[in-house]
Formats: sequence, C-alpha cells, structure tokens
Amino acid sequence: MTTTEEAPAAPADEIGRDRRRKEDRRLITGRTHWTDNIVLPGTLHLAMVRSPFAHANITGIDTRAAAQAPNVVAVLTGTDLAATQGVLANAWPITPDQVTPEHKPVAVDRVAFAGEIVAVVVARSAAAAADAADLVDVDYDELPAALDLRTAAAATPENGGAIAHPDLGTNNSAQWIFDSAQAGTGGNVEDAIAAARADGIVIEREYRQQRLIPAFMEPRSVVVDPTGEQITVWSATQIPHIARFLLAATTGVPESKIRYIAPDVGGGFGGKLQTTPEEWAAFAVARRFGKPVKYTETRSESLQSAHHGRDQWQKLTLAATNDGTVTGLKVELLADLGAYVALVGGGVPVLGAFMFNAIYKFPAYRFDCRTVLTNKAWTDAYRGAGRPEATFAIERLMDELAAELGRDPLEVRRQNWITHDEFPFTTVAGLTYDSGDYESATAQAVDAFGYEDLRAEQARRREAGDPVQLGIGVSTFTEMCGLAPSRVLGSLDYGAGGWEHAEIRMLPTGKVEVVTGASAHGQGHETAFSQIVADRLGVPFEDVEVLHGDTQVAPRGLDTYGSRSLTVGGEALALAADKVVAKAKPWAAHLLEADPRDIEFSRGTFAVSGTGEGKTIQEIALAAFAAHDYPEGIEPGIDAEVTFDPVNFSFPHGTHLCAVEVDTETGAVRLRKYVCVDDVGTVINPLIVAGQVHGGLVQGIAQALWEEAVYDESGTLLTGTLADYLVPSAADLISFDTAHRSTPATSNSLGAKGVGEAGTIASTPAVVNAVVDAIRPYGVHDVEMPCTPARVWRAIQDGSAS
Ligand code: MCN
Repeated sequence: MTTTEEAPAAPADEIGRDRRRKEDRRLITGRTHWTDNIVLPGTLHLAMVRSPFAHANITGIDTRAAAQAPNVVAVLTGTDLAATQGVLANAWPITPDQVTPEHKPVAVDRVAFAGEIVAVVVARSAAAAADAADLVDVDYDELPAALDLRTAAAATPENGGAIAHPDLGTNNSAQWIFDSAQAGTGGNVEDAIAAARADGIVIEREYRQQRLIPAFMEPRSVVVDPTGEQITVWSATQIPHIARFLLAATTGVPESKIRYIAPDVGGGFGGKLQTTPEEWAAFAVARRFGKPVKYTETRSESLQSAHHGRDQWQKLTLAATNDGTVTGLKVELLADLGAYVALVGGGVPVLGAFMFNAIYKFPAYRFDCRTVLTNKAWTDAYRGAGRPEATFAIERLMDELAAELGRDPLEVRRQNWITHDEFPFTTVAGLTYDSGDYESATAQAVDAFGYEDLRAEQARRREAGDPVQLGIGVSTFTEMCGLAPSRVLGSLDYGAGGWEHAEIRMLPTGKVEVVTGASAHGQGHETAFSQIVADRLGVPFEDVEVLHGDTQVAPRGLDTYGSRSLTVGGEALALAADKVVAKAKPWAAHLLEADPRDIEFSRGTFAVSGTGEGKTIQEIALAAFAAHDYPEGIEPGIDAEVTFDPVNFSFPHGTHLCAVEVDTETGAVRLRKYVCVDDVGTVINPLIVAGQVHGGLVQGIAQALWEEAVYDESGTLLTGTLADYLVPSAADLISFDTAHRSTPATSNSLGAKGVGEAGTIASTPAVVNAVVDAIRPYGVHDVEMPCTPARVWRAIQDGSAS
C-alpha cells in the first residue's frame, strides 16, 4: 500500500487523493467514546441470563438468590417485561406467506437457541450483575432441536423430525424462486440442462457455505438514558435510524421521544445491522426504572448470540456446450435462518439470487431458495450478504468446467464473459450492468501475478512429484451494491426504501458542516465525504466537518450496509454541494453586480466571465448569512439538502488471482501470492479503498481456510471463544498486491462504485480454487470450507483411492 505526503491540496483536487483518515487520530489514541465508555450518574448495569439449551421449555425461573445478591436491583424475566419489551421485527419477509416466529427480546416459556436471553439482572455495577446472573436458577425441559440445515428442511411433525418452533409446524420459512423463462430474461434452464446431457457437458456440485461469525472488534454495547425529555440510546450499531424507527414502532414510544446515537463503532461487517434483544431489553429496563442502563456483551456472548452469517447449502447444475460455452445454471439453495428471522435475514440469499450469473452471459437460469428455521443463533448479513455465496458457486463451477475441458480457467471465463463493448448489459437475472471492463482488469492482474511463470512452476512441481504442490486460483467477480435503489428493493418486498439524505451547511465563517444519514463504523466516511464536498465546493478539506450517526443531528437516513454509503450517501452530498453552488450563484451576481448568466464557478470562486472580479464561496456564505439588502427571489443562506435515490445498483468488479502451496503429506495450505485488480469506478480515496480491499480479503480468505462456527450435536456452540473461532492475525497472511482500474458508474455523478464488500466476495473462491487446483492431479475436485489441513489431507487420500 502506498501513502502520499499530505501537502495542502489545491481546492477541487480532492477526488482520487490519498488522504489519511481524519477519524483515525481520535480512534487510535483512545480520544473517543465507544458506547461502553459512556458513564452516566446512577447507571444500572445489566447482565443477561442465557439458555444453555438449544431448544427447551422454561418450566421455572427462581430469581430469589440473585435478587438478594449485593447491589442487585431486580431480576426480570420475559414475563416480567411482557408489557413493555416489544418484539423484534423482520423487515424483509421474502414472500407474503413467510413463516416468521414471534421474537420476544427476553424469552417467555420457551427458548429456541443456546444463548437466548431468559432473564435480565439489573444491578448497580456490571460485576454485581454478572455475579448475580450465575445465581438465577432456571428449570428447562429439553426439546428435540433442529440443528442440521438439510435435516431441518426435511423435518415435519409427521415424520418426527425436530421442529425449531413446534407451534409453527414446519421449519420451512419461505421459498423464493427466480426463473429466467418466467421472468422473460432468458430461456428454460431444464431445456438447457437436457440439451447438455444429450450433447454437451453438465457439471453438478453441492457446496456448503459454512456458518461464520462477523467477529467485529468492539462487542455490542448499549446505554439507554430515559431521564431527559427524550430517551437517548447510544448503541454500537450500524443502523441508528432504522433501529429508532423499529423501536418506536414496536414499543409504542413516539419516534420524536427517542434519540438514537451510534458513536464511534468498532466494526460491524453486517453483524450490527440488526435490532437486538439486548437493545430492546435495555430500553424496557430503563423505562421501568427511570434510570440510565448499560449493557455490554462479553466476547463469548458476542460469538454465541450476536448474528451469524452464511450457512447455506447449494446444489448446482451447470450446462455447457462441448466447447465450453455455458448455456444454463440451476441453483437449489437452502439457507439457515437460525432460530428467528433477523432484520434482513431472509433477504440475504435473495440478494445472492441476482449474482449467480456473475460476469457471464449464459442464457438460462433458475434460482430456487428455501429459508429454514433451526435451533441455532440467527443469521443475517455478513460482509457480502448473499453475493459471496453466489460468487463462490459460479467461480468454483467455472474452474470445474475448465478442468472438465482440460483448458485454462481464464480462457473459459473469457469465452463466457460480457465484453466491455457489450455494456450496458441486461443479465439473465434481470439486472442491467452499466459499466465494466473484465478484459482489462484480468489482463492487468495476470501480468502483475506472473501467471504464466507460476503455471510453469506448477507444471514442474507436478512433473517432479514434489510433495508441495502449487495451486493457482482465479476469481473474476462482480457484485451488486449501493443498496438502494428503492424501486428495485420495493419490487423484492424489502421493507425500507434505499435512499440517502445529505445536508450541507455553509457556516458564515466559511467552514462547512456536512450532515449525512450514512452511519460509518470503520469505513472512514468523515474523510472521503469531506473530500467530495471539498472538491465540489472548492473549499479546503480541513474546513469540512462531517456529522453522522445521531438521529438528533442527522434526523433522516438509512445508515450503512450493502456498500451503499458512497454511491448513495456520498452522491447525495455531491448533489447537495451542486445545489449550494446553484444557490450561491445569484448571490455572487448580486455582490458582483453582474448578470447571473455571466457568473462562472470554478475551484471555489464565482467570477464574472471575462473580468478578473470574483467572490469566493466563503465570502458568499458570509454575505448570505449577514443578508440585509438583497434582491427578491433569493433566500438568505445557501445551505442545501438532498435526498438521493439512484436508478440502479453499482457493479464493481475485479480479477483476483491467488497462488497457494499445499503440502500433500500434511494437508497444510500456505498462501504464496495474492494479486487483485478491482474496478470500483471513480476512487474517492485510494488509501481507504486499499484498506477496504485488504480487510475484505482477510475475511474472505478466512472463510476459505480458517473460520467456522461449529455446533455440537446438542446445539452448543463449540467455537465460543477466539481461541476456537479462528479469526486470522497478520501473521497468518501475506502482503497483498492490490491495484485498481476505473470504468465509471453511470448511476451517480461521481462515477463511483462501492468497495466495502468487494474483497470478501472475490477472495473466497480464488483461494479454494487454488487449493483444489493444487491437488486436482490427486483426483480431487472439491474441498469443503474451511480448507483445514485435515480436510485437504482427507481429500487427497479419498481422491487418490478413487
Ligand atoms: N470509497 C472510495 N471510493 C470508492 C468506493 C468507496 O473512496 N469508489 C470509500 C468510501 O468513501 C468509504 C469506504 O470506501 O469511506 C467504503 O465505502 P462503500 O463501499 O460505500 O461502503 P460503506 O461505506 O457503505 O460500508 C459498508 C461496507 C460493508 S457492507 C461492510 S460489511 C463493511 C465494510 O463496508 N464493514 C466494515 N467495510 C468495513 N470496514 C470496517 N473498518 N469495518 C466494518 O465493519
């Protein structure tokens, strides 16, 4: 990664500039308030009593010993809180008849996963609450637990299978189908498969997307203060606006009486994109006692009870001609929702539905997904949300097709991808990709990787029977991000819109206050958004202050997820800046005693064309503030607001190449080289983009090689600490060679595409393709993720024996 020295920039030279992040000084020197640092006088602390059973009736809760423990104020069960605790909502029922269990923050009568809250201890200190929680005696009557996804999908009351919520009578929550023949976007996939079976190639595979845990750095934490005119909630959340709306909607407290603040938040990766039982319980307790309340989860509680991600089973059938042209893809998918349907939990696989065709132009496609309830922690978005799963499937299949044909995997991709002169291109899944250049990104990546040399080394090692084999993995990905557009989300029955709001306040001193409805939790918005505004207004970067994450300061917003903040929120700011300039123009004309049509704006100055006369935007801001004598038709002040809703998603893409060395005697996998060339359209801040790609790569590689949430047969999470759940450290990784190209997006004036999830989406198949490529000569065509030494070794033994 490169950094540039920070000389003062000429106004309007901010786009594409490596700015160090404004927010980092306070973050890394501890000069900020994480939620858990917020200390209010008289705060009551909460500890949660959680179920050790995956599925059980609660037959009794004895709270007496805990209630009498030192400094304990109360111990509250679900029944105690029944009237005030509200329910947790699912914002995206993917079908009108979706089966959705009611989700009370604190369980009443029955628990549906190990980790579910059964009682809340309220005490004068966090330690007293934690100690007393151990004294709460809960009697459970254990019930059969639905744990394995495929078994749960097949279970019925009649066949005696375990049902996660017996009152619902089924584990199947919803079925969602997209069929290109029915949608009119392509042909019939069964015909394509039948034709390929008769004369062609059919590749059939089943892939498991293991369960993952977002494992953000800052555990979830909430403080609720009910002592003022409003109830103030501080929460380590990605979604202060959406959470406030749902809290109001489900508890009956008016929205105007709730102020939601997301202070600096230490990561989320989708895992803080939920309304949580802990927040709802803290809100109920604070209202009950009229005192501030705080709850911060432990790391193990976080791993056990915060949302998990992925957990899908994919059955895939790819049809192709004998020369390698793909003619159709059928996807049958089971998605594990866990015990409850999270905020957008059901919608995650639906997002993936649009991405299985990736960068390819095959003519027939069918996606059939069932979402399934089990007695495990609930799942929701995890970085990429649906798109990594889809990308994994198609990129693995393209390698399998190449292997079947005995051809280079890049060649087979070239034969099937959309070429740059074919944009805009409407895909078989019905999306219109506006821009891209897969050829150039791939050529650049191939060059930087030294593809031919590595293939030659691979051949040499194979020839020599080297126990350490080299594998090369390819992933040519695209994704849909920038959630928005509201009309498209509406057609998918998604509960919320997708717009974003921005406001620019030109302060009389010439400084600029920017308000955004996006809510950063590690992405560096304060820096990138300052660059956009500084660039459009021609003011110094340092003079722009970005305010966000507080519903009082930024009342309108739809928050941060789906790599949307730049292309929706950043664009709203760019348009607001344009509006400021438009409002300032008549002021400039008035001050310069010129005709508005003769006024030109460039780099922060309004000038009368053909003369040397001009006024800076700061001078105009002051004049408009101190307005006394000004013409009819213009208003005092040049502030502007915009709510932006794009017409399309943005479609970043890239080519990722990975080389691994596999020790065939031990199954150990060593990363050797990783090169990626990403096209995220116009890059606002290359340093931030490189950081986003790096972080994304680590999470995607971790899925390929290390991370998995493992439950035992009784539904206890075995990976409940960071010693068991293998989040990689820097020592486990290599230096990545990242670069970017740019084909500008057409759905926003910046030309930008999102980057927040790109690395995660692209990297998992690149690594697994490399692992399989290394050991394909041993008869291996798949290794289940994570590709642990044991699994790789077993695959070699099984492959060699067959
Ligand atoms: N950016 C840019 N030029 C581009 C694209 C983006 O300079 N062409 C900058 C943006 O200005 C922003 C950052 O890159 O500062 C990411 O922008 P964007 O792609 O719009 O993504 P969001 O800001 O909406 O962030 C969400 C995305 C998601 S969905 C997950 S998950 C994720 C991610 O961001 N979680 C993160 N990155 C994360 N980074 C950190 N540190 N922590 C998380 O939890």
